[in-house]
Amino acid sequence: MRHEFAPQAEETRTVILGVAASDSHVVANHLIAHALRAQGFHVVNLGTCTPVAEFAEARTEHPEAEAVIIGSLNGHAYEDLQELPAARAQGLLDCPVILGGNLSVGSHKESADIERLRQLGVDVILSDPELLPATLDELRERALASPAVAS
Ligand code: B12
Repeated sequence: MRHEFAPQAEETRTVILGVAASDSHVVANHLIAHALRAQGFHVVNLGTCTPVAEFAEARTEHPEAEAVIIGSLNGHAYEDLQELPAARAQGLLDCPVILGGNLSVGSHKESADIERLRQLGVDVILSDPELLPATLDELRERALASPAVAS
């Protein structure tokens, strides 16, 4: 039977995704984009080797984006995100920044490796990409509860 009225379109949630500037590992990036799209997100995927400036540009083009999600596998996240503090200070990345992957060189990870990434302005550090939807929900709820301190 044909319905008279189309159901109201569901709200589309947008995220910006990419891999850090020096990093060409693409497999996890594709899998994450695919998984988020399957969950209904509009994923602006900038792919591998994305400098901070390109994440900032994408955010300007997509002010509706809930978060910028950055992957890094080659161990050089800290070096690749050196421009993050300046970009954030200029208000260019005024949404939560989530970082995940293999975030420092070597198999033994120190808590200092994570701390220095936070000091660059990374809001959330995740290892398991399956946690992304729940993390995005939580960040959105937090932003709705206190819009002035959304990022
Ligand atoms: C395939 C591969 C390559 C391919 C990449 C091809 C391509 N275009 O993707 C090639 C040969 C090009 C390559 C090159 C290099 N690689 Co490589 N590579 C790998 C390898 C074998 C598999 C990576 C992969 O695709 N895994 C499959 C995906 C699904 O899993 P994953 O990447 O581990 O990601 C998981 C998590 O990390 C997490 N995750 C990943 N991204 C994100 C993002 C977010 C937001 C979140 C929440 C989670 C998350 O979720 C994933 C699923 O659990 C790994 C070793 C390994 N077995 O893991 C090394 C590895 C990543 N490579 C490594 C290195 C060092 C390099 C090179 C520097 C080597 C060199 N000297 O040239 C270069 C760097 C190139 C560059 N500019 O980045 C190291 C990194 C070491 C470190 N961080 O300490 C690894 C770990 C190998 C090793 N044991 O030394 N590599």
